[in-house]
Amino acid sequence: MRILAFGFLLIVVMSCGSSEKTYKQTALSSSLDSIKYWYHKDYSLNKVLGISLERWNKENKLTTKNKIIVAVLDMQIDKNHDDLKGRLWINKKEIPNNKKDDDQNGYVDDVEGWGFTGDKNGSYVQFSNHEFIRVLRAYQKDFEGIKEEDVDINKVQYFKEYLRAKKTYNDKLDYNRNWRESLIFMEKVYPIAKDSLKKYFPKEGYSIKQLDSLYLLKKVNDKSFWQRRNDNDRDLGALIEYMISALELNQNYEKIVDQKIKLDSVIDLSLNIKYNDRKEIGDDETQLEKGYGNNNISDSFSKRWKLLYHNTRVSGIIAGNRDNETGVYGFSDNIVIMPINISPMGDKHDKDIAMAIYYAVDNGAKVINMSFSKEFSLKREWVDEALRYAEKHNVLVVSSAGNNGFDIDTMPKYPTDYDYSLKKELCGNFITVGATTNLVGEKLVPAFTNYGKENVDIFAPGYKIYMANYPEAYTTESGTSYAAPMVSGTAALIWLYYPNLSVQEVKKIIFESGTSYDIEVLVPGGEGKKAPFKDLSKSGKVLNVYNAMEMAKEVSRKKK
Ligand SMILES: [Ca+2]
Ligand SMILES: [Ca+2]
Ligand SMILES: [Ca+2]
Repeated sequence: MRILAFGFLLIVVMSCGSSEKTYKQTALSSSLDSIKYWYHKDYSLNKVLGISLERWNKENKLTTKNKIIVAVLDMQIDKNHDDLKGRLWINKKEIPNNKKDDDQNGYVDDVEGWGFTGDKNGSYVQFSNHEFIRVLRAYQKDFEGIKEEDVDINKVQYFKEYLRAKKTYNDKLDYNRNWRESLIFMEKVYPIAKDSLKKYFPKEGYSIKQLDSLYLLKKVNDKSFWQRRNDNDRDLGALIEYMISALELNQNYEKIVDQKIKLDSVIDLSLNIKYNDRKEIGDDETQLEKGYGNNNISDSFSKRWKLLYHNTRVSGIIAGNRDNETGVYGFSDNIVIMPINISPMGDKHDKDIAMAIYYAVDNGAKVINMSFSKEFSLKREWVDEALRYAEKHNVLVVSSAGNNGFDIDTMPKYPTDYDYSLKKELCGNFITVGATTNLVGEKLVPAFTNYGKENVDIFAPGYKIYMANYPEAYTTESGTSYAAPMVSGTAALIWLYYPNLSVQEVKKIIFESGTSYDIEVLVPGGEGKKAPFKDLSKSGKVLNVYNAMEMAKEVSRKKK
């Protein structure tokens, strides 16, 4: 078997021949796997591991005129997307484009939301530092070249964070430099490989399978991609392998060149300790303040990299137009999205996260979706304070668990409501969501998702999700980013119909109403190790909208 990759780390899941099974494995047909909207289906009705939104909609007889705002803290958004038009928040108290803060909320002309990473030219910052770079910058003058025994006892925890950041920095730099080497190499050899293959496939419409057969005939050795790259091999077998590698990663020449340019910026900017991403914004990084950034939340023209896809995807999952009976279906047509831009390529600033939470709460959001994560947090006290502010105002914050395949009980993930040293939660309005697949059995938890008995609260589908997108209108993608909005949408739906519930009650309902699966699953990053599904999160469950709405009805009725 060839294991190729010139870019990404390919996670190869080895299938071990296990002789015993402690659970019943249901085989799903591949036709079910490919159902576009599998994630909305119901396990008891359809035998598909969805969240049962479709069933709730079919059986629900309630109507409501209520509206609810879900703030999406993310990248820019495609506000003209067919499934989002008319679904986005408008600040009616603000007069547009008069350069005044008419509603005196601290933000000038914030009619459609706010961009905290907006620059002075009305566009947005594209690349920011990784958080470990910020940690290094903050601590290096105190700790560079110092041994642990010489560190002041009160500063040891910062010293350890400094060392962790330094290691992460070195690892990421090595990884990205190696990847860049591969892209530079592929840029050179791709046209040669393409040309050489014309002799065998004049029309060039070859499949991986066809290339595999040709490879077996033409190869002169069994080297890996990396060996061939390092040896600069140009024999026909090598060229065929390069092309197979490109096809497997869905690459072509233009994409390779594009990625190389992007990676140059990652190395020169995001991973550069001397690069200051706040210069374009012009704020004071050392303090919380209102009003910096700009009001442009949907800039599709001024920059090379169009960062509109991620928010469009997330918002579509929550509030995609149901009424137009096409594309994606959100949780309810009564949900309004408040787009808040805080995400460049690189890590978000704790300052922007905190200020975005304040903005969302102060301007009427009930749910805040945060489909992002980072491994370090330099100013977490700012975020903690904002989370407590949200709790005081009965606002739920939903966060994705992250896609590192880590146990986030031991490898920290931020933002979080968890104090890793005190080992307790700091507030009662925060939900962390891991991703599940549509595969019943040991592959229920995909290899990429983070997990954690203390730090992941619940799982929701985040695998092969059909969703709104930019610039292509729709796409199918995987990631915990797409699991979190399923929980945000559910919370919004609960509050639309049962507005008398507190944030702690909504969190508890989502927890307790989930579906349990009494099976063993492959642990992400566990190299074949298995664990009971219930041990990978606090609730041990997968989100279930139908059950949540039933439970919310009961809890709400008892309060009246
Ligand atoms: Ca304003
Ligand atoms: Ca104004
Ligand atoms: Ca739709």
